Amino acid sequence: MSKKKRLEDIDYYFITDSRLSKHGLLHDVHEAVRAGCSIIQYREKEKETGPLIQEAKAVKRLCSDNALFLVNDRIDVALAVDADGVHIGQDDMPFETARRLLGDSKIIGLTAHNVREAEEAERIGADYIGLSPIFETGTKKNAGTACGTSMITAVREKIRIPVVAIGGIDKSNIGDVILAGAYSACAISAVVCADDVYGETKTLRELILRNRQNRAM
Ligand code: 3NM
Repeated sequence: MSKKKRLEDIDYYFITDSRLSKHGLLHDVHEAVRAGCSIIQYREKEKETGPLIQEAKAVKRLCSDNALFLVNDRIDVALAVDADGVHIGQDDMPFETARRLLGDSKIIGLTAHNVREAEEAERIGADYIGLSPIFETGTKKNAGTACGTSMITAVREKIRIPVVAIGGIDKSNIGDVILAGAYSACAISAVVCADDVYGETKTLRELILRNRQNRAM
């Protein structure tokens, strides 16, 4: 199956955070994949390029054939380890440049904060958008003002590519996020700060799948 086709099968979207992780980044990835998570984004802001590539290789091995493996921001690292794709923000490498370097077969997700950025992301060929921040979050500095679940619905009405919601999400509100129209969602601190990363991932996956069904009814 192509990478882009596999994107249709994702539910909970896992993002690493070595700073917040209770048990270590590789442990978290292992547990998330064991819980059935089928997309992992390696996001590491503090390491030098050499160690970054080494760790990215280890994350890729853990994903194996079971989870898509994306790298946040660092196109060079994604190319070095032959990742399945990247996730980039509005101020990272321009989308067109990333696409030229990575080619058409790789997944590129783009962060959007509003309807205008979401429409533009679809127009230029992003495979999905990360819509953020839905709720207030302390995990990312300067994440901006929470856009709320109504922004998910507004964006969903305008674009066809999957909307992955991020920012301040946990098991108490992930259902509302999916009911509002998000296809998938991340909950970084809720998962990596938990004692049981496996159990937390499983619960979030189930909540996404159940609320997708409720939305369809
Ligand atoms: N990006 P938590 S917010 C990685 O607004 C990231 O673009 C954001 O962490 C953005 O799930 C964020 O713990 C962190 O709130 C989300």
